Amino acid sequence: MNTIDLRSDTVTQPTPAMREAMANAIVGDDVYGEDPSVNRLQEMAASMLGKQAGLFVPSGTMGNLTAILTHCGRGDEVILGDKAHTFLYEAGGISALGGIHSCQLRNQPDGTMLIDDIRSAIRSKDIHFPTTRLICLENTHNRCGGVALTAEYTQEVGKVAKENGLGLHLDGARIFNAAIAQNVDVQKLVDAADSVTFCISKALCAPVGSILCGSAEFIQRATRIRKQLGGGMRQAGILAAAGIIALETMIDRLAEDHARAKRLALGLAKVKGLLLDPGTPYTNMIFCSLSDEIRGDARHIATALSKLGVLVGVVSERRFRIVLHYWIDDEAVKHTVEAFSQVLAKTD
Ligand code: TLP
Repeated sequence: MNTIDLRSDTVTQPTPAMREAMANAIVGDDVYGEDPSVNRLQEMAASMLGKQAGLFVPSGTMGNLTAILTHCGRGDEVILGDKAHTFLYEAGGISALGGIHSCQLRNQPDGTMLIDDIRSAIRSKDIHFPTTRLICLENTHNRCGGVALTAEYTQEVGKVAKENGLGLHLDGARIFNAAIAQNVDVQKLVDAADSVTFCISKALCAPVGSILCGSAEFIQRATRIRKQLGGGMRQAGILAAAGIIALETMIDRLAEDHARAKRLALGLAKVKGLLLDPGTPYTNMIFCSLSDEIRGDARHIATALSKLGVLVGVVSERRFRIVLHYWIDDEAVKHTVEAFSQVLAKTD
């Protein structure tokens, strides 16, 4: 039995075309700037996002960290959501490694922070205060259900940032999911941001890496920070070659994951004992919880599902995250609904 791994889109394996491109990649020393495959990936990424330059980094976490360290110095403050990946899941890197203070504003269910909250959080020039330097947004927003921020909202935040002399960084780990789901040009989703990180190693299926994009001057400074963090890689073209295939062939098909997520959600909605979050799924993630009649917690249910070959994410005591991606087909969707029905029928 093949395991149906719905824990995340980070679990995706490279496609056969990627493996072939990796085997044949022309490589060089990227710390010297001499890896043609890395250079090509960076140029492609920047041009797709409408930015001047790109920087290949080993992970989304390092992309966000590099960006924030490039924008901010010690004692500076970044405004970000209380459900932001950078706040919750990046091991406190910005404060541990950069001495950067964070101001967390409440994330609304749609992944936004209220514009009024952002304005009020910007510090006045008083020696008692940290210096507000940066605003961070996340699109799609992972902990807000994979919801996509609109271009209009992002531009509005960009306006607030500009008026106050602040930078705007976008954690666009899944920015192409956001673009496809809204049928909007990805450049519109990122034009207000001074820097954007997006991941090739999630639903786009490349094995490793993210690209940080911004102005040529910003990326030049970010390259030094990446080096300080130990992220200067050598023959990284082996990895970049897969990323090029990802950008060339894996973006438009994200619509299939979104459609399958909807079909799976329809199936799960009929399973007794499961309550789907309102609105879910927005993109490739389904969030759902156990209803009161179910005994046992999500971890027990997940263990029982794993025995039927289905892996799901457990995000809290009674809550799951289920993520669709390239390696999940219609058969897997069907089997997942059956597995949930079988397991939950035994626990009510
Ligand atoms: N998210 C992972 C886990 O860390 C939770 C996942 O399974 O979804 N930004 C966003 C919005 C992300 O969702 C992630 C990964 C990252 C950044 C970090 O990327 P990596 O894992 O490449 O460091």
